[in-house]
Amino acid sequence: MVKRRQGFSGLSAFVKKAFEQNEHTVDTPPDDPVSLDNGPSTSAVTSQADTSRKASQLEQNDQQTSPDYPSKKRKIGLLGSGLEKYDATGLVPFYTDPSEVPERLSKYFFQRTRYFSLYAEGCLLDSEGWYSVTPELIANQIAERCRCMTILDAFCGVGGNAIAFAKTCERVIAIDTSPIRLALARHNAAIYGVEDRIEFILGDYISFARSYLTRPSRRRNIDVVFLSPPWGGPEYLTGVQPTKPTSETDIGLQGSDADRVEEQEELHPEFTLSQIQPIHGAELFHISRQITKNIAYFLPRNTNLNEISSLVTHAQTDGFASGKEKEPEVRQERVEVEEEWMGSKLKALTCYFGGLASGQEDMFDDA
Ligand code: MGP
Ligand code: SAH
Repeated sequence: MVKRRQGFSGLSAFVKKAFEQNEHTVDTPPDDPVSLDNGPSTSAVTSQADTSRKASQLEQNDQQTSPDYPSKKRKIGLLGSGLEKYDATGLVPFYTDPSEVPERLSKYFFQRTRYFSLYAEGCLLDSEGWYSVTPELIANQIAERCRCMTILDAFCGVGGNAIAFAKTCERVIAIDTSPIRLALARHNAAIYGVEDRIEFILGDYISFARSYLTRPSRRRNIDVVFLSPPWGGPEYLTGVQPTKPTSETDIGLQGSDADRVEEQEELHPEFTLSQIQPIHGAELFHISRQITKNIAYFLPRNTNLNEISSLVTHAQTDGFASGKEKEPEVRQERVEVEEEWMGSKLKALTCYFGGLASGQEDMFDDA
């Protein structure tokens, strides 16, 4: 199977133009109420307002006390010198101690090194990032399965998957509607040294897909689309707010072995694709299938499997079911559902379509 393809000229131009009007690639800090100025390096929880104030006080003191001396080089952001352009320090708090963490986020904080093994280097997450980031080992596993030339991460979040894709794909296009999360993703990517391998685009994936599909040249440029959309918040399983463990021990995360989360598995109502945001999950799939049939879809562990399989039962409507042969064989496409376990806990499902599914590799390069 040859998954690596050369020659994606034309896509770059499209990506640049795609959001010319209202949206943009994040080369500069987003124009947001929260400033992206680097605050002082801090391990404490500091509100943005406090951080900015302290930073400006420091600058004033420097000017008043040592006007004749060259200013000392000091590390002002979590990323350090040379990476200031990507540094999102101060945009959200960098938590290092459980006492700093709001109650609703503490169960996620205890799993921080699962999300980013380099968390201690300064990885940053906002609330939605904390509860939706893909744990690194799972992201790496998915990225290995999606190895290709160009991948589109349609819902980038704080970069859990995009960073992993940057290690296995030549090119990563990462989209998100949140300027904050996109800036955090780029910051986190810089910690992993892969920021230059990812093209961050601030915008709505649905609009992107629709413009991509109407561009004059329909040459295939995107090999794989990865979908990890919002599932409707952390209540997707039970409809209630997550509860707080009282200590790291409660969820079995003592020491370096973070794989021993023991918890009573409850019976959860089934998750249906209609709960996916920003549009029905089936519609999201079918739009994406017009870009490429190689889709990896990251879904809740309680998703209705019949709904997943019915996505390909109606494959005719995607335009990929009929072959190029004179007498096309009727071939039922299959979907491969991979359970993502961490220790004894099932975290999520990744559904592989088209040439990403085992046994269907020959479909990978079909137009
Ligand atoms: P979880 O079940 O909410 O977390 O999500 P956890 O820590 O297993 O909680 P517990 O109470 O079940 O122990 C499991 C995984 O699903 C998370 O680590 C995320 O990777 C992913 N995830 C969760 N949410 C709410 C979303 C979401 O809205 N979108 C996406 N793409 N992924 C999510
Ligand atoms: N895989 C990511 C988490 C994705 S969470 C990670 O590992 O970090 C889902 C993300 O989808 C959120 O960051 C949210 O801002 C984004 N999102 C919501 N609607 C969107 C849209 N229409 N287009 C692109 N991104 C969107």
